[in-house]
Amino acid sequence: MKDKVGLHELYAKDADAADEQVFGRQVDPVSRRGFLRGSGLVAMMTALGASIPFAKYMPGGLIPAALAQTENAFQLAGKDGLTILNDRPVNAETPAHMLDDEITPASRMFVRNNGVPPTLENVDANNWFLEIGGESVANETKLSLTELQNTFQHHTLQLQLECGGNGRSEFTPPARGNQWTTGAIGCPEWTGVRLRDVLQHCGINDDAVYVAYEGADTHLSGDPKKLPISRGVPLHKALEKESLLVWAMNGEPLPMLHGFPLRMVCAGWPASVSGKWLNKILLRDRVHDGEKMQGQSYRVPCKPVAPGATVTDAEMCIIESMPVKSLITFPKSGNSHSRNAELEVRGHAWSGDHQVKRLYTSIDFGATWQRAKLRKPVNRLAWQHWSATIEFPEDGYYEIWARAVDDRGISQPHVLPAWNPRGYLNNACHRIAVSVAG
Ligand SMILES: Nc1nc2c(c(=O)[nH]1)N[C@H]1C(S)=C(S)[C@@H](COP(=O)(O)O)O[C@H]1N2
Ligand SMILES: [Mo]
Repeated sequence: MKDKVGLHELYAKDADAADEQVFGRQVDPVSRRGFLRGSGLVAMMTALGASIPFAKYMPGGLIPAALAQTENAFQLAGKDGLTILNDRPVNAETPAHMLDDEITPASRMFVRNNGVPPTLENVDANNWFLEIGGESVANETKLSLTELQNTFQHHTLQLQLECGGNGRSEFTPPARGNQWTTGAIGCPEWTGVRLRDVLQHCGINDDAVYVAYEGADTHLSGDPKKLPISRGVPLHKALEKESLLVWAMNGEPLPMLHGFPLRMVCAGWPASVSGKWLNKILLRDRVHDGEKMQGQSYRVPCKPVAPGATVTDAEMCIIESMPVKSLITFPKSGNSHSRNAELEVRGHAWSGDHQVKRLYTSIDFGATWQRAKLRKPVNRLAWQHWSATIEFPEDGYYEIWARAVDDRGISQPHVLPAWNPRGYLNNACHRIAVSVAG
């Protein structure tokens, strides 16, 4: 299975879109023509390693000839170093060593799109509305983003988002979908209002059981009647104090790719419940039946099955809280290390709605485990940071494995967890390679 998209392929499909993705081309609000400017121009000049004296004459959608000769996978604007898994829609993951920051910067946050995201041209934050409706709302309400910001109390929290399909690439038989390795996870700091404050403002009827979202992205087929995705969470999850409607990430307006100007964040569950480009919230009197809630999407066999088994839709259950997991973010896998010095290793750990209680590392393929230092989360549903000091007995090839155990005593598995048709919930121990020499 192909897991990267080359520059040519990308430009062949839609040159203008490619420009926007690779260099962050911006659209002139007056002429509505695309051109390279500001950061887009800087990105292109950086890629070329030279300034472009006649940049203003350079047509949009043109692959610079210098780059056209390479078959290198392209980079997304503002996302240097992320691996592109798909370009239509754009999906990109972050290599583990680039997730070393305690708070994930926007430039290192994975991107997962199910449809065609809105573009800057058709999103105006000053004219953005959120509708709250559905069978179980007492008063249907429409709030502008400004009203939302002015009416409810603001909250800032670090909240981790992990795609339900993170780790999919390891399953055999393979599951279709983006072949995520370990990088569809991040923990930025979000600012917004509580979903529950907004829902309570509108009135929640007694028969409400689920809260769902709709966003402004469009279906890949181009059919305006279809939504690319519309998911949700049971009412109890929506009413948690950490479930937010956010307009800022790390103190900046949400980046376009992450849902500008408004998104939902219900952390600890598959990130597919955290709707981007949010324009509608529905209080439902039934389990939400929107796009990607049913069938095999974001659902796993209710009971374990043999690898490769056919599982009917009726035997599948909706994924809720994500499993316990950890990542080694330092050192980078494949680095060499001198045997005379101790090696400082570190990373993060998380466990859906739960807290991680212990973190262990192993350098002998899981035969023995040493306890690492583990910090508490800064707030509920933020990932936790761990560190360990490792000594190696002799020169050679080692793997460092990390294993988290949560507050229920549930541990990450050494090897792959239960196979499922769509390849969700792989929380196997993360492993990195280190070669040790005197
Ligand atoms: N409107 C909308 N919201 C969406 C999606 C989408 O395609 N459209 N993708 C979902 C999925 S599957 C994931 S994993 C997260 C990814 O969020 P990110 O791109 O900000 O990392 O957004 C979720 N919210
Ligand atoms: Mo996802």
